[in-house]
Amino acid sequence: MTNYYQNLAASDPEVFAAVQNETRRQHEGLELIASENFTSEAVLEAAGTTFTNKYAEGYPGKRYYGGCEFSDVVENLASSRAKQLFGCEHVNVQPHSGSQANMAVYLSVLNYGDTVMGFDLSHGGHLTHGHPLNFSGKSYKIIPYGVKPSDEMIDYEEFERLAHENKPKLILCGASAYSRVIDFERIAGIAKSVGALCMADIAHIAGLVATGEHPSPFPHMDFVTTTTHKTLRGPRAGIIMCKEQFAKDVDRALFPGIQGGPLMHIIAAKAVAFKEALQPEFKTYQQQVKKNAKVLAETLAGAGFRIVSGGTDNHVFLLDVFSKGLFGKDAEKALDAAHITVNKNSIPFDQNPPMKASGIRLGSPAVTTRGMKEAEMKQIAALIAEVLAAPADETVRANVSAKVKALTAQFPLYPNRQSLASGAAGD
Ligand code: DSN
Repeated sequence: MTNYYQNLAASDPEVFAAVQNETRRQHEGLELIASENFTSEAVLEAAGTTFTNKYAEGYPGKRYYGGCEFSDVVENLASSRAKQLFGCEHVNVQPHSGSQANMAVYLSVLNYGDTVMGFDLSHGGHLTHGHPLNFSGKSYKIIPYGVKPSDEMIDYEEFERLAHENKPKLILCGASAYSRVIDFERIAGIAKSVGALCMADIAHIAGLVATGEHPSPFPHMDFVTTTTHKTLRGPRAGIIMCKEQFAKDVDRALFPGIQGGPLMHIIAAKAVAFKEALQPEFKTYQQQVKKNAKVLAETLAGAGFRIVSGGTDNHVFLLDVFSKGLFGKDAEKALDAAHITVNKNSIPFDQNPPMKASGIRLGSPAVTTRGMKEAEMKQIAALIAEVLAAPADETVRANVSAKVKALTAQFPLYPNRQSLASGAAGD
């Protein structure tokens, strides 16, 4: 067995213990947070390399520091693989996160106070798409759009009306909790008709897009941002893609506009993840992600739960637990106690505040990475239903927790790291 962490264990037992506990938690629990996933060992190894020591401000061939020749190698690999994966004209692989990727696009084309249309967070959007407490909502005049009350799907007619009425400079699309296909072509057409630029934040669905399992935002969108750690299954970070005409401004907005030195170890890990995403197995994985989400949603619907919008076309869906008399907050807590990890989530037109919320959000990417398929999704749905039928019952939680442990034991995660976490010594 690889002797992971021997130096960490010797020099810092407290941090080592937290790492062991986290590894065990990931192995023994059912991870259903839609924005989380498990990277490959190769991605983890790349993220833990000596590149963490390197300053490489600037871009390949034009750095502000000496000794960047190998940084250029990994950044060029990450960029060329991302271009191949998504079919984009230009990519910047330096954003530390999705928020910084989004901020860089805004800074490259907007002035403070400009009008921007964004998908309402309470209908499934993202903080950085104009929430009043976020820099985006504070810096720009935000016109939120949302879903229809009738079917909880994006209201494209109202979207079009709002675009004509407000003449935004930029139209944003993309979501954190929306289970339906986003019509990028239609949105880009509306943007064009009002003279707006358009941007898609595909953070959640990037893996599906990369493999043709969700329609691509290219060539319709002017800018496309994504995180790299959700369905895309890379390290925790972001990238920006755009049409060539915006490349210089975007690059300048990110560095020196927002960031200093890029995280070269994470860029190396992005390169590794993009290579993995170009393999045929990655498409099979994304297809299974969709199948698993569908079966999980259908089985929960069969157990009497309301699924927001009635189903899912991608990796995620919202379960309306308030329709069963539960707050999302309490459902999250009860499931957590049974080692099933989800997050409370507002549902469209929610009558409860976000910290209580009427829903929970469920996603299939992480359990699919472990190799679980439709049969396991049915078991998981039954376990969720069992806990939510008696959320305060300690015996139910303990029983379900034991079943979760037995199920996850059949799908090892990071076997070498996990046996370390179980107490086995490294050799
Ligand atoms: N926080 C992420 C999510 O959970 O969807 C979005 O950035």
